[in-house]
Amino acid sequence: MKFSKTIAKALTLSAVAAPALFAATAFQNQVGFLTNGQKQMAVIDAAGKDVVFKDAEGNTVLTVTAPETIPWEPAGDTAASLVDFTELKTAGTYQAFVGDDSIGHPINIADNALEDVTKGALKFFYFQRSSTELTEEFAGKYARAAGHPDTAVKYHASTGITDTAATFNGSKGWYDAGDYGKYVVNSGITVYTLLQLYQQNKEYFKDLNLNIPESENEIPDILDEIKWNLDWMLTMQDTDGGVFHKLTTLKFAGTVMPEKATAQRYAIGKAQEATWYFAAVMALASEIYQPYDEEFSKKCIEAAEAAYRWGVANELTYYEQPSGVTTGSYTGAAEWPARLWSLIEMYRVSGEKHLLEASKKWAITLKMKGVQNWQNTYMLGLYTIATNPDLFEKDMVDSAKTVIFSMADDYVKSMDKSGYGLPLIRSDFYWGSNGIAANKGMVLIHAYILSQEEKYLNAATSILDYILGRNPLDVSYLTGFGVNPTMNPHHRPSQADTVVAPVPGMVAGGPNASATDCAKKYTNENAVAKSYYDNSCSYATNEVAINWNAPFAYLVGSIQAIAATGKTYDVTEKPLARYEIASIPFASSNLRRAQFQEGQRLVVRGQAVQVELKDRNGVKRYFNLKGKQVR
Ligand code: 9MR
Repeated sequence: MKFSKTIAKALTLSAVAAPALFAATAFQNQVGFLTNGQKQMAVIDAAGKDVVFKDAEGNTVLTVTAPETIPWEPAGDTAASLVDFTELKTAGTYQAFVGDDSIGHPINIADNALEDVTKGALKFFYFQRSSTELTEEFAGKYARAAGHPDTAVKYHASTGITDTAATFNGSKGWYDAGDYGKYVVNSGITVYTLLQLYQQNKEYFKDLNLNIPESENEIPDILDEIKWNLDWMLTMQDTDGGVFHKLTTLKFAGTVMPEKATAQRYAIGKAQEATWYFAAVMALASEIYQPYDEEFSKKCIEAAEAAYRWGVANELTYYEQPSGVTTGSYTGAAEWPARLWSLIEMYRVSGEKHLLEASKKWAITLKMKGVQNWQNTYMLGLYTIATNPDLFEKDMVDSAKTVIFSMADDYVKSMDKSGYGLPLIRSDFYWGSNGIAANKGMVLIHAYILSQEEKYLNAATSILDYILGRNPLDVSYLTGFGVNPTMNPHHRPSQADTVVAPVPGMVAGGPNASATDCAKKYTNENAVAKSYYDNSCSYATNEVAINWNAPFAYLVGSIQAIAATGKTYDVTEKPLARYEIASIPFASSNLRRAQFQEGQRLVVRGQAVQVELKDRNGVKRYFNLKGKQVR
């Protein structure tokens, strides 16, 4: 075992991998396989040879002849044989061998092999809590003082609030990533993903103990944890319903513990992107928390409705990063997919037909298909439609399913071209590639829920295996899990504390062929999946973030929950809450079409002459001469 690890390290470190010099080696999930689940490893230099699986006593339990190697473009020239040992269905610890050489890492098989990973991926959110001390009881050696009380947050001029002395209480919430900012857009997709994980697997998550301060109450721990962030998001809503874009300092803090990062924090920007994301998430939350906290549930739906109204009245307010602010921008999130998503969520909990009608402005077509991320939430609305066939009209449900299956089938098809057996392609390897991989897993899990076809669950399991070690670097990208985990993530508390190992349960961003930071020397156009640097200086390949952990938690949590309960989400389940949402205006904006009038400024931008106007917050907007807004 030691031997194979040394080989893997050598492969990782050498610029030119030369596997022919070595005995066979294998890349595999380093954490665990479900007893009845798919089990595969990617083996290098073993085509035609026998891969022998031995149990802890050294008895041979299975022999598989390694098939021919197939290259996997993102891994460059290290072609692999995909060795399938799914047949091994007895819990225990095993080791694979080729001849006398052990290959890969210990293989752990158990019914609950993915439970600790599920808990770890969710516990990450507790470690990211702002405004509270993490005590030893819940954080162990990662205990730390409270950071960022955020009880006196100022309003940046970009919020439209001009009283420079005014403050509000914006406490709680999760730090976004390796930095200490709190951003509504990114929180939006994160919270939705986690709420869906719970919604679709209630039985499993009802009693799953995350060992957090609220573990003793009656509410499932996963919901307690999510509420920590919802409570903060609610503070970001202005009195007129609009939602501030983010709560950060003006510049990123240095590499210090949270309590040492004491610069003034501001609410910055107020625009439609954050507002739509907020409306969608609050609508879903109103339903999920209804059985546990009626008052909170009501507060959520009212907040959603107020946000939606503001969004309609302020259609053209896009967030732009103000000068002097250099924290994460999260600009450019697609507007109408977010609006469609919020209408769908509000319709789901209200059954109000006018919301359904309004959502039809945007046809559901394959044209927009593409994996969800913080910039585009089109798929989130589609998941809700497809998994609620009794609530939405049949043609909408059919269209949503067509999009989901089309994507899932593309992924499954792409696996044929991969000796690693992975539905990941060259173009997936940009900033946050592990988040992209996990989000593809979320598409596949939905395809499985909707069809019960094994191939989708298996493809999702392959993505999980990739993140946990079935990759050409032999790395488990989940801190604290696996033989060879990420050790130096870009994560301020992990860098600034005195503990050697990073906070556990964090998914590193992963290989990014376009990284321009200190990982640049490792970027490799010919082997994009190796463009990774396990060094905290690399925010572009090794930062952690809530929007990557959430789809990972969704992926691993769904796979474990489906195995543990033996069932998938019942799509005939009705929402528990029913709220009235009064008729809402649909289109309004004063700046919807800006006809050029005398006195307005014409400017040359790029190659084009454009009309420049200021919106009500004094932010400049640009329109072409036909009156259509351009960005
Ligand atoms: O995830 C974001 C990625 O899509 C962008 O390309 C990148 C650069 O703008 O920013 C990433 O988000 C970061 C955010 O701006 C601030 N907190 C850390 C996030 C993860 O790196």
